[in-house]
Parts: sequence; structure tokens; C-alpha cells
Amino acid sequence: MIAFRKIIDVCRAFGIAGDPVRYKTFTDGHINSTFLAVFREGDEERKYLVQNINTVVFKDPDALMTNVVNVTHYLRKRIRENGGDPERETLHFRKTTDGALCLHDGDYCWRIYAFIDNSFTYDLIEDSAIFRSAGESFGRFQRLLANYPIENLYETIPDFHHTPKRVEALKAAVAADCINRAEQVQKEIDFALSREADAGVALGLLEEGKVPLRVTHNDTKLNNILFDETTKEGLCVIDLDTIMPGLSLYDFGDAIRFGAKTAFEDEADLSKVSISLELFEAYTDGYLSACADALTKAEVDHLAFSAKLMTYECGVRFLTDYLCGDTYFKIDYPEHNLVRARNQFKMVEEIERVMPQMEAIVQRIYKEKTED
Ligand code: ADP
Ligand code: GN1
Ligand code: MG
Repeated sequence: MIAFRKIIDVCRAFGIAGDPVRYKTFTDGHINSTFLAVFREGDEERKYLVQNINTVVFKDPDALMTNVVNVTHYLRKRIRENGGDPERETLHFRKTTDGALCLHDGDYCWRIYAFIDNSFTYDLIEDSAIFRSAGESFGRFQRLLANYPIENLYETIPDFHHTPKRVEALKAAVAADCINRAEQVQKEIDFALSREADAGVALGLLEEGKVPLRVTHNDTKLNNILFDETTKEGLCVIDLDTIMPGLSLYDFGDAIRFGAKTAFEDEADLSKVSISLELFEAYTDGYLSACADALTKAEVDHLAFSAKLMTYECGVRFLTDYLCGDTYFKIDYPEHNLVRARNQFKMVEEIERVMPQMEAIVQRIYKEKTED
């Protein structure tokens, strides 16, 4: 538990003046620790987003900060050119009083950025119009970064979406079985291994030159979009730490994995876990309305499959972390990662069940968007 005192000290190191008023912890991310800190200067309250970068996950925070600062700088220009509001539509990082992008503090590394007020996130969606807007936001994000110099990006987590390597890591965790959990989860291990043939499909397309390497977000969870309180539209894509060279399929698939489902990511009652074709259609419509003309045929043809691939990969990662003693994802209770893994694998089965419908939806919408 990080105390307000600590957060105030961090704020001072970033040159924030004023009287501390209150703070709040955000609980919707699995990786970083995020706080809102409020200070009063005269009659005005000022809000700051204070974040503790997880240095177990992100081993080179300086490289990470270079990526996000350069990308947000570039985005600000593109957003301004397109008549948008760069203050609210992308992140703004502060420097420390020494001019550094983050504050190294023992095992911790802190950063501060502008809090975007009158915004909120979703962990679960029922209204398809909102998910359509999320698709538009991530499609627009991909489009805005289409000409960003990809060679300038650091790979903040190497092989992040290299699904075959994720499966290898699972096998290694099963073999090591360091806290004796493997026997208890044989069914889940068998499930993961039974789908291994799918793991290399997206990378195979890249090797064959059928899908391009793009600047991708790589963590397109619904709660990584801030929505505007007033318009209820997607406002700002956040959580930019995994921006790296990647495939559009990663971003589309991961967004469907998390957002087009009928239950939370950690719902333990698997009878509630399913894919909503209505939500899938809404996201696809939003996404393709923003970037259909930029996609290759192989990208379009694998959008539906990418939802299965990314759900599978995430299930493999949760299961691996469970077997390794929960060292990567934050957990609220001992079986949390196992519950998450089961939830993902149930979702994989549900996606498989409706794959022909999902493929037909993609082709129909793609045709509509490119004929307009
Ligand atoms: P994590 O990597 O842990 O997911 P995020 O960067 O996604 O961390 O931040 C966690 C949460 O904090 C977000 O889901 C959102 O609710 C909130 N948040 C992050 N950045 C901002 C911001 N600039 N303005 C308002 N809220 C934010
Ligand atoms: C993590 O940081 P957050 O909560 O947005 C993870 C993603 C997973 C996701 C599963 C850097 O995302 O890759 O898909 O949890 N981020 C990192 O919910 O590993
Ligand atoms: Mg997040």
C-alpha cells in the first residue's frame, strides 16, 4: 500500500506545488500502480495522474518513457492537424525538476502525467454503441501512427505477442512446476496444448509478407480508452507502455478478447462467459470505418481469427503466471490467475463456435466500408 505521503514526495520531485488535498487509487490495471493526486493552489484544484511503472514487467523504464514521450509528441501534431484537441486526446508527461522523464526510486520508477478530467473507463460493456466508439478509437490510433518511424521504437517487452514463445513459456512452467500447481490444472494445460497449432499463424503471415509490421498499441483492452463524460465517445487511448512494432491483428484481437464478451475477464461462473456477436459487429464497424482502406487482404481475412488467437495467448499467459506463483499479473486472491485463464479458454471455445458468423460479419462490413 503506497501512502499519500509518498505520492506527495514524488509530485514535489516533478515540481508540483500547492497544498495536497486528496488522492485516489485506480484498480483497473493489472500491471502499474496508478493514482490521482489533487493539489490546491489558491482557489484552484489541480489533478495529476501519478504512476508507478512496474519494473519487473518493464525492465528498461527509460526506453519505455522515450517511446511514449516521442509517440505522444507525434500524436499531438497529428491530432492538431485533424482539428482535434491534443490536450484531451493524448497523454502529456511531465518532467522532473532535473529534466528527467521518470523518477528512479530504488525498485520503483515514477512518472506523472496530466489527468484527463471528465473521463471514465469501462471494464464491461452492454451498449454496443460504446463498443463501436472503442473500435473507432483504436482504428483511428492505428491510422494516426501509420507513418510513425517504426525503427525509432524500443521493444519495451521483447516478443510480447510471440504466441509460440508464450506456449513455450507455459511448457517450461509446467516442467518446472515450482509451486506444485501443475497437477491441479492438467485440464487447462491440455486445453492450451490442444490449440498449439494456431499459435504461429499471425507470425507466419508476417514472415510470408502478407501482413505488415505496424506501430501497434499491443494492449487494446477496453479500459485502456478514456471515454468522454459528456459525449460518451472514445476520447483518449492510454496505457501506451507496450507501443511497439506489431501486427494490426494483435490490436484488433485483444480488443475483442476483452470487450466483446458477456462477462468480466475474471468471471468464475463460466456459464456467463461468451462472445457477443452484436458487440463484435459494433467494434468491427467502428474499427473498419476508421482504417479499412489501410488494411491488406490477409489482415482483413484474419481479423476474426485474431480474436481467438489473442484470447488463447492471454489464457496461456494467465495459466503460466499461475504455475509460476503469480509474479507478473496483480492478483486479488490466490486462484485469480487460474480463474482468468479458465475464463479465456472458455471464451476461445465460444469464439470457435461462432467463427463462421464472425468471418461473415467482417467481410460484410469491410465491403460496406470500402465501397462507400
Ligand atoms: P495499467 O498499465 O496498470 O493498466 P493504465 O495506464 O491503464 O495502467 O492506468 C490505469 C487506470 O488509470 C486506467 O484504466 C484509467 O482508469 C486511469 N487513467 C490512466 N491515465 C489516465 C489519465 N490521463 N486521466 C484519467 N485517468 C487515467
Ligand atoms: C495487462 O496493463 P493492463 O492491465 O492494461 C497486460 C496485457 C494483458 C492484460 C490482461 C504489459 O494489461 O498484456 O493482455 O493485462 N499488460 C502487460 O488483462 O503485460
Ligand atoms: Mg491499463
